[in-house]
Amino acid sequence: MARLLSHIERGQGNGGPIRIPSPDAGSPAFTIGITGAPGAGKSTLLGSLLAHVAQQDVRAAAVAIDPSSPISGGALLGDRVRMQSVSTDPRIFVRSMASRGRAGGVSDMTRAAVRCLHACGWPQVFIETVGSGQVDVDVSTIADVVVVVLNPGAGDEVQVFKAGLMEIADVFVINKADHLGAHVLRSDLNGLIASLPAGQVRPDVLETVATSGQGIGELWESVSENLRQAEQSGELARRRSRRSARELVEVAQAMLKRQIDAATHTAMFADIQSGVVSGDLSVWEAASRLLRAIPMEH
Ligand SMILES: Nc1nc2c(ncn2[C@@H]2O[C@H](COP(=O)(O)OP(=O)(O)OP(=O)(O)O)[C@@H](O)[C@H]2O)c(=O)[nH]1
Ligand SMILES: [Mg+2]
Repeated sequence: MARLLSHIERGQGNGGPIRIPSPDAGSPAFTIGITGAPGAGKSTLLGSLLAHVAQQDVRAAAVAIDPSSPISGGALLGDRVRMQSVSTDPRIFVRSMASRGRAGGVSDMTRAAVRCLHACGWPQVFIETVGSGQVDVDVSTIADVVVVVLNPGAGDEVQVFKAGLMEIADVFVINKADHLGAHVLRSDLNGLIASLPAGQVRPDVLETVATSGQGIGELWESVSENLRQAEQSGELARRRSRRSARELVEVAQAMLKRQIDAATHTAMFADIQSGVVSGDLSVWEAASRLLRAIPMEH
């Protein structure tokens, strides 16, 4: 699995196509996004969650995108000891990947990695993402359910609206609930949630202490319930369809950009450009001529 993912990392880096089999339509596979500010406790939370699901005999994988934790060398969690105990479990697979393509975000490579894990028998794939300084909304372009991790006393409630988190969060986790101010953050969040327009699904608000495992069972319940409901209501299928349309557009845009960049070194480009310089062509006419002249990748 690790070698396959390294292959994906290298292959995608070169822009090469990789064909990944779709998982059986009959075997459900889910992607759970965990996002939050740096140091919010995402990795520790993920470690506790992995241990929890492994106990229930569920195979689960975690991919951390560009983890900024001081831990290096591919270890994922804030708590090395906890991690080691989880990582020796054959039902658990943990991997960190550098984000490429988009700063701090979810890249095509991550999508490929998730597909690969699903296809290879890890039905539950967790993705940890962190924005630079702010929380990351990118994870919603890959996850079936999004968990947003906040901390008491960090001023996070302001970011919730500013960073567009209210739109993407299915579950809010107040982690480090052992710190002062958890109840203040909870009532602020409840206030924000109460002001959501009627008809919009209300995200759950839960408290956890990731370091002790407190609240982890409830978190997994909430995630599972969100997935169950989204599946039953058809929302999951709609989300996945929207995501795949968006992915297709993004990949096509990236391909087109590469072809335009490559064309700038050709005689054809110089020819069209000279038309602009001489005033025979407007830049718009020239650009559309350029697009028509670019050989399409198939
Ligand atoms: N007191 C307390 N500390 C916690 C809790 N959860 C995590 N921590 C600590 O917070 C620090 C950061 O935890 P991480 O799990 O590395 O946080 P992260 O969000 O993954 O960090 P980045 O990946 O760097 O963004 C570590 O020292 C953890 O031990 C908690 O519930 N309570
Ligand atoms: Mg982390």
